[in-house]
Formats: sequence, C-alpha cells, structure tokens
Amino acid sequence: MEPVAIPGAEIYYEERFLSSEEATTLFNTLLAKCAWKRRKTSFKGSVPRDEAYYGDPGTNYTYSRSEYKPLAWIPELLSLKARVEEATPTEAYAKSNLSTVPYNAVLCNLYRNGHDSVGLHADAEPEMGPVIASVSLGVERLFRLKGNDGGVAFAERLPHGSLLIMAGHTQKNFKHEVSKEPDISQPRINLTFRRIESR
Ligand SMILES: O=C(O)CCC(=O)C(=O)O
Repeated sequence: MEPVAIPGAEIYYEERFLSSEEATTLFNTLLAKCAWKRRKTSFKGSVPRDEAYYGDPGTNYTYSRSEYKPLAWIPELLSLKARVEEATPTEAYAKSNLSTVPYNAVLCNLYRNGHDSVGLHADAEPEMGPVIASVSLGVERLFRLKGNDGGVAFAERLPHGSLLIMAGHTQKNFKHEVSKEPDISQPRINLTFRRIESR
C-alpha cells in the first residue's frame, strides 16, 4: 500500500485493492445479505445511513451514546477481513509500538443514495484501536479528513474496490466525513475493519 504524506496523520491507500469484478460481487452480496438497519438517534431522528455491525463476541462499543453489539460474522466479511489484514502494512502497527493484531470487528455503512452521509467525527472511542481499514464499494464517495482547525487535510473520491487505512494519531488529530451528494442516486457501501479491546 502507498503511504499518503499528511503531517500529523498516518494514511495508507490502495486504489485497486479488489478487482472490479470481485468488488461488484461483494457489493451485491453485502447489499442483499447484511442486516442493514437505520439506527435511531437520541433526538427522535435517525442516522442518515444504514449500518450493520459484525464482530467477535465481546466487541461491543459505544458511539454517540448508542451501543454497537456485534452480529456473528458472515463468511464474505471474514474472508475479506483476512485479505485486509494481509494488506495492512506492518508499519501501521510498528510505528505506534503495537504488535500486529487482527481486526476483530467491522462496521458496514450503506449510503442508499447521495442524501445519506456521515458527519464529521473521529473514531477515537477508548476501546478502539488506532488502526482502521476502510474498504469502499459502489460508485465513488468523497471522503474528507479535516484538522482540528477545520482545514481539509485530505479529500479523495474513494473508488469501488479501494482500501484506505488510518493509523497512528490520525483519529486524535483529524476528524473525517462523507458529505451528502444529492446528485448521486446509486447505493454505496463502506466497510471499516477495527480492533476493539474489551475494557
Ligand atoms: O464511508 C466512510 O468512508 C466513512 C465511514 C465512517 O466514518 C465510519 O464508519 O466511522
């Protein structure tokens, strides 16, 4: 994978992690097979995307006052996890003096069309490891990293089958978002593999 030079962040990127055919098969399978749900927020609304969370037993975590409880892995996500682990550069762990540990959960996001989005946030919950691997499926999605001063440090249209890894102090120093793009009518899927340490 290629490192992307952004001061204060540690990002690795591979545009063609999956072939277009593999990515399309996976997209169609996950669209049909994942237990997609639109989660309610505490303010009587719902988050602007569908989600499905899979992982090892005990990988529960809390985000935005909502608890994520893992569903049992489905084979397609487990085999993708093995490929993502193989692709993750060892320096993503070594630079933070961590031993190489497998991902143990994946949050799947389904943006049904360009009206869906995820607001600016960091995945910096205390139980979350610093290495997060994001696989993109479907038409490209504008992914942006912003520094704590609000400046855009990274903006990339992530294509079908790409892999982006955030590591090191990325979550501490930056937030990320996928904004609404109302002109997009097709669904898009993002899979973020994570390591949750039970506390
Ligand atoms: O779709 C994306 O790339 C962003 C997903 C995300 O921010 C998350 O799952 O925390």
